[in-house]
Amino acid sequence: LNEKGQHRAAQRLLVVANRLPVSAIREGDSWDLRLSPGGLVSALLGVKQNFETRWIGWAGINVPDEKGRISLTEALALKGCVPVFLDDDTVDQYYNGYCNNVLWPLFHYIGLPQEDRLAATRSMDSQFNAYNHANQLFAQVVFSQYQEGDVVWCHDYHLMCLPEFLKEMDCHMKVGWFLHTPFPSSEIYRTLPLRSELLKAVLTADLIGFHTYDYARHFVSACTRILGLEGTPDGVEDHGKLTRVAAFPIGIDPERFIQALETDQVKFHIKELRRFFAGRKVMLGVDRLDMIKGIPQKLLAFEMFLEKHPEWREKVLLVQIAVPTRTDVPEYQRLTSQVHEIVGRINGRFGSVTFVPIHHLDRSLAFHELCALYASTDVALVTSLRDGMNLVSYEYVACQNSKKNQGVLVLSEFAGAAQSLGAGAILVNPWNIREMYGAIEGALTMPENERNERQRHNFTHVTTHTAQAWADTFVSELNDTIVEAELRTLR
Ligand code: ADQ
Repeated sequence: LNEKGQHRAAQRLLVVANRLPVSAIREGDSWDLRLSPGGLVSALLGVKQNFETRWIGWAGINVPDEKGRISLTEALALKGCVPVFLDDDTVDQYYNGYCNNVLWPLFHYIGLPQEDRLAATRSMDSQFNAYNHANQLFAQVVFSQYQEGDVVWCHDYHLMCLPEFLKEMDCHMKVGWFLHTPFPSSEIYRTLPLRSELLKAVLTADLIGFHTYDYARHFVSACTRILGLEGTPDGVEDHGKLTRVAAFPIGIDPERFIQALETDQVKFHIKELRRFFAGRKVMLGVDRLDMIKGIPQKLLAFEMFLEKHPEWREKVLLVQIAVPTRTDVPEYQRLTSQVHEIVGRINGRFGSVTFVPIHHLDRSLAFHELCALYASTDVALVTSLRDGMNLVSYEYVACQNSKKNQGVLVLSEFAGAAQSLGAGAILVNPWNIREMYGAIEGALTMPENERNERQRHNFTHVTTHTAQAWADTFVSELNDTIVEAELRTLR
């Protein structure tokens, strides 16, 4: 309500991310729009009431013809989405190239592409030009949607130049930027050839957010060491201009999961799974098939566990759901083969005619199937080598609160979630296979009272630190920042 007691219109929030929450598939003259899984989509699905949200991004398809662009724009408008159109070459250079082959591995401590250093350096320059070009295309679409009073929230490493382009178009625009991956130590970040350009562009935003305090600290150190700016407790200062930098840990929409568990469809599915798994302990892994998720390490730890503990053979199984992503990138293709090879070897070594130790699925699951798996398994294995936050661990905790099941979360210390769920989970270093197999044993044999205690702790965290609270806090802090252009007029 405003001062006169009238209902105030909800604030308009323009959420800008590389991908829209839906993928478009062309079907003749019409479009099939499907929800695309991923951490950012899951989190923002939890951001409902308080804002009138418009989502701006790429729909995952090249639409060269004008007629198709108009009809897709109309179809997406019904879902509150506005498309950015990117051609195949831009997608290849900007998305597959600079985003997925340069920034993603660098931000997860894998480092820069090295196969042929000279060629990699040359292609990095042209990929950076495509990255800039794509960010400009995003800026044009944002500007076409922008109305005075809107708040613009840019997401992730794909759009680091976007705040600068937006501010050039309208210096009064309120712009926030949030990174969903880790921001690495400045010693890693400073290997990036065009390191200063990206930092300067991001610093034009009014508020910069990270999942954890450590990532925020790494960013501030990169700005002080590379740009020679001053780090303050509130952010980064450049000749009197302060850019706020802070930690805003993301969450999920726990109610979506808790309510799903009460539906007949999920209850039926849980019953089926329990019948199928009867008499055995079940461990679960749910990951995008990505090198950062530590899937081979998880499989090797399970193999060592079965090797060292013959008494557990045929008594425990691992369900590993691995959604393929970035399937055009050779490194991801190699990872898929590697995972299939290890799964085949373990199933060959420890399986029998009637028993398979690893159930590995290379596909996405429907929401009700995912909830049922979360609820009916005894242990979740989240073994990321690096992970901004990791929402799978939150979703598992949200689905484990029944008396029947108080599953144990084994969680990598290199996931941002280790800082929030660390007290309830068993923390592991995923590079240490021996430690991981010990954690598997600990999780499978943990007494009920300890399981309850740990789960209670984590459940409280997950249900109080929600996606809604995350977005509310970020946007209200962004609202509270005074745009630099306004400050100048005040001075
Ligand atoms: P992601 O790397 O995608 O996200 P994560 O946070 O675990 O990782 O989220 C994955 C999401 O996809 C979850 O909501 C999960 O339910 C869904 N999902 C995964 N596998 C699925 C399957 N087989 N079927 C259906 N759904 C599946 C990025 C960062 C993370 C960060 C998030 C949010 O890498 O570190 O936590 O963004 O900021």
